[in-house]
Amino acid sequence: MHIDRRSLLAYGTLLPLAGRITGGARAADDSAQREADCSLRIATGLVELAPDHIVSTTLYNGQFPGPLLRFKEGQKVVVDIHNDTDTPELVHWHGQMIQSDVDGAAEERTPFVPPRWMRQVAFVPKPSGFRFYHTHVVAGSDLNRGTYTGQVGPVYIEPKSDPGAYDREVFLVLKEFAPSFSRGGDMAMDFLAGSPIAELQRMGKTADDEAKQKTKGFEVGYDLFAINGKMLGNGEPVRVKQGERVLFHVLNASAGEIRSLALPGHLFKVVALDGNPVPTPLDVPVLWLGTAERISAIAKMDHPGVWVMADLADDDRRRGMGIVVEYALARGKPQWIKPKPFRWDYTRFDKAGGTVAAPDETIEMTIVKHNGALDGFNEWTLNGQAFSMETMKPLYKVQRGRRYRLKFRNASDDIHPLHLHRHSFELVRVGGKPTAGIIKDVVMLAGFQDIEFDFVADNPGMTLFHCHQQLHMDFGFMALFDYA
Ligand SMILES: [Cu+2]
Repeated sequence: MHIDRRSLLAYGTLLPLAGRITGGARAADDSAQREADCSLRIATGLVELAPDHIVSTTLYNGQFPGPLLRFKEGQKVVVDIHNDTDTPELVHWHGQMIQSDVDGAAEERTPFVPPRWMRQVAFVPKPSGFRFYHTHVVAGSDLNRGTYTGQVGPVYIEPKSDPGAYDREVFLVLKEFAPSFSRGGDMAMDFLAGSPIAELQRMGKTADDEAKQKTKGFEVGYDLFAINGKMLGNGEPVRVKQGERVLFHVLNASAGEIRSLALPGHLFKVVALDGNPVPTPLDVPVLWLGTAERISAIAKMDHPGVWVMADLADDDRRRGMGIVVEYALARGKPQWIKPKPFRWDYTRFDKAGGTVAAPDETIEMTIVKHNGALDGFNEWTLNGQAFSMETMKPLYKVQRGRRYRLKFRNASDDIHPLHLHRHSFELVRVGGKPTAGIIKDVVMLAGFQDIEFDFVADNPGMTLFHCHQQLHMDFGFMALFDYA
């Protein structure tokens, strides 16, 4: 099989070819106006993670992950979204600068796709790079809703020019299945650069002392883990040849977990974060991804063997979070070698000596957790306020063209993957260090640390900000921006 650098995927990591899936199966009573470029059908289905682990969940087009959609930057697309379930759904186009009514968030007033009905959306894909799509409904206490399901798929927006120096691309979608509730079972993770701020620790302690419920609130754990819908050792390996440069596009499609990924004997040259090229591409031994983050990294295949590319967490890897990388002609059992601990520091990829433009305005938000405040679920407040799903009232007004600096202070020990819709932002300060030139749409804020990033209000319309952990966003951790 000939593989060229434009081929969608290699061998095993099969994401069915997309780009132009026609909406041939459109029902006569559907209200589609035009021929769609592609269609997504939301329905319950089965995913065979392994022969003895078959899960039932909600999927796009009956598969996990959903089809890889390839769009061209600036070239309008029409998408038919069919909802074959009994509940309203939303498809969010994560990381794209599109209009609020198709972005896929109820808080931004995007209309739902009604149960047993369809909606046609049209937008101009931008910016170029690795994006994705996923459901954006509230799950609350229902682990069969929202991002706990299999409703996720990758998007690649082709740039107008293509500078990639690689031989081929492999898309990896990391995802857990079979969720259940536990109490405070989450492990503390301190792989992020920077150190805790004493004042934020004190605030966290005060909130704990004031909490009516002293036990920890619910957390979500998972039984099964998979890459591209297959548990480690199942499905086809990524087959490589010595000397090849493989561009991995890695998506953490979890509902709330942080993931790591290492390939024994190899380094990853990080070339893009959240689909946006970094100023300083750099070799690292481990990739770390918060919920909804993407990393594009090139690995040079110069260490022949049969390897396990996997998560550093032993439990998660044993329950499936990995994929085999197999060199041509190599034989034997796949080998896993745990890398040395590695601190993840976004600023290493930044513009050396760079500076950011001065903001027109700074908005500060302090994040506090209220243990078990909502029927056993933790409640999250920003400056003392939990987002109200009843009123969905915008908290901030922004003016077009102005540059806003958002400063977050995390008075909790959790890591929060902060996400802004419909805009990208530039990191300004992370882990106590100034930085410039790194453009993202999700960023991990470490426990008891602060972070600053800037965005330019250049895409009028309601704009949602939230923590990308489903369990946090559903219980208060959201804020809505509107344009004046
Ligand atoms: Cu969070």
